Parts: sequence; structure tokens; C-alpha cells
Amino acid sequence: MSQIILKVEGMTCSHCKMRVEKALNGITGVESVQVDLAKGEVVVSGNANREDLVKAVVDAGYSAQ
Ligand SMILES: [Cu+2]
Repeated sequence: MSQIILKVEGMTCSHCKMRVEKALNGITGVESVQVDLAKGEVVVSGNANREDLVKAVVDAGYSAQ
């Protein structure tokens, strides 16, 4: 199991946080998702593919790198 850290832009409230968490939890290989709203940082544990995670965040309406 590994951790992937994503920088996510556009999250402003707990609703955004929930959207991003929900989007990432739906990805194959994701074990847990921790969103730090203040830092704009998301830590994903598991063995998911980084590109899949970025795509899920973008599809949810935010930008990720
Ligand atoms: Cu929001």
C-alpha cells in the first residue's frame, strides 16, 4: 500500500471536501482518502493509479496535480 498526495485547487468548503472524497473513494484501489481543506492537499492511501485519481478530481469539478 502506498500514499499518493495530490494538490487540489478549488475546494472552498466542507461540501467540496465531501465531493472530492466521494469521487476518490469510488476509484479502484483506493483504501482511504484524507482531505486537508486548508492546505488544498489530499492524501490517498491504497494502490490506485495516480492518473485515475487526478481524473476523478477533475471530473468532480476541481483541478489536481
Ligand atoms: Cu465548496
